[in-house]
Amino acid sequence: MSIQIELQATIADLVVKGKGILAADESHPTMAKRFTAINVESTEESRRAYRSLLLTTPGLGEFISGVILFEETLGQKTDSGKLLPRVATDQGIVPGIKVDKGTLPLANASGDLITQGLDGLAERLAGYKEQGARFAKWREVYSISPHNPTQLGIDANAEVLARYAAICQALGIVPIVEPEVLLDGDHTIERCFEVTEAVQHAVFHALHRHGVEVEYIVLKPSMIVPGKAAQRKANPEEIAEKTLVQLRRSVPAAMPGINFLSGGQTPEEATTNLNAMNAMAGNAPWELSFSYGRALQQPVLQAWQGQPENSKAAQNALYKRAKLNGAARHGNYSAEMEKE
Ligand code: 5MM
Repeated sequence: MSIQIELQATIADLVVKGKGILAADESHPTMAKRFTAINVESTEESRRAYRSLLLTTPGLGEFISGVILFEETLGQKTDSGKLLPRVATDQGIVPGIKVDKGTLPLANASGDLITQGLDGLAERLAGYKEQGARFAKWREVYSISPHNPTQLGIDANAEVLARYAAICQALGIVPIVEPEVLLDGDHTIERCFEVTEAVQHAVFHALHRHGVEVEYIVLKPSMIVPGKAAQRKANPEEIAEKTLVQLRRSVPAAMPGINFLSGGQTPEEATTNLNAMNAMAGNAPWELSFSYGRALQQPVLQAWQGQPENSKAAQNALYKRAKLNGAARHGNYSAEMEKE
């Protein structure tokens, strides 16, 4: 199969009406934080049990087209000995892999971060592909302050994202490009708009410079929202309207799909905002979908509590959130559906 046909096939399997992506790629420190909140110790075995529960959820493939896994999960198995990437594939869910190695402060750009992991990336990707991964994910993180992100931070992060994406495509792996503008702070929604627009312009310029074909990437952006501690809150219509204006200004029409991150929004907020966007999108050139981590998993963790006897309830919680976000993909979600 030629590389281009391979990339096209993965895009066709990932960008599907009514479906989105489950982000289950928490690094060890993040997983430890999630488990501590429910008094579960994060060990290789507890992470295996939990992620096995997620992937074996009956019917998950009705609303989930892809799952982002952490390296460790690629080699883990269910209780009955089935490899977890295989469990995903059998549900009609494309397995993907987080390949970045976290962030460090960016020198000479006080307050900005830069993501690590480009060294040896091609070799790692080749191995992940053998283990079943067909797409990858890399996240750059931008904090908002009166001075951040700096222009240096915006340019350096864009360059790294583009280099990652080019390496992925050369190996027939679809890159998810995730420039996450953080929700922390008391900034206004207008400031979030301004920063996100600058960030995405730099990202798409860098992708072009590095010869990345935008037909074969998926963008995973944050929505345009006020900071968590902002005085003025925004309703879903305003969030949807501003996010769509910003995306239309920054994202080429050739790109197939935009899968938002939830970034600390509650599960209900993330679903409501996605729904408002799809209800308002009109003839937008891209599919507007989700690639949520916390907004899909929070209720699952709450229901599970690390107890095997809660597995069914936890799977029901995941199925419900996936289904509601599936409805939001069509602009058909309503708060009433939360009670069903
Ligand atoms: C699931 O969390 C992912 C990994 O995070 P760490 O590297 O910090 O452990 C994260 O990249 C996630 O995919 C995105 O932030 C989207 O998740 P949310 O929870 O924001 O929807």
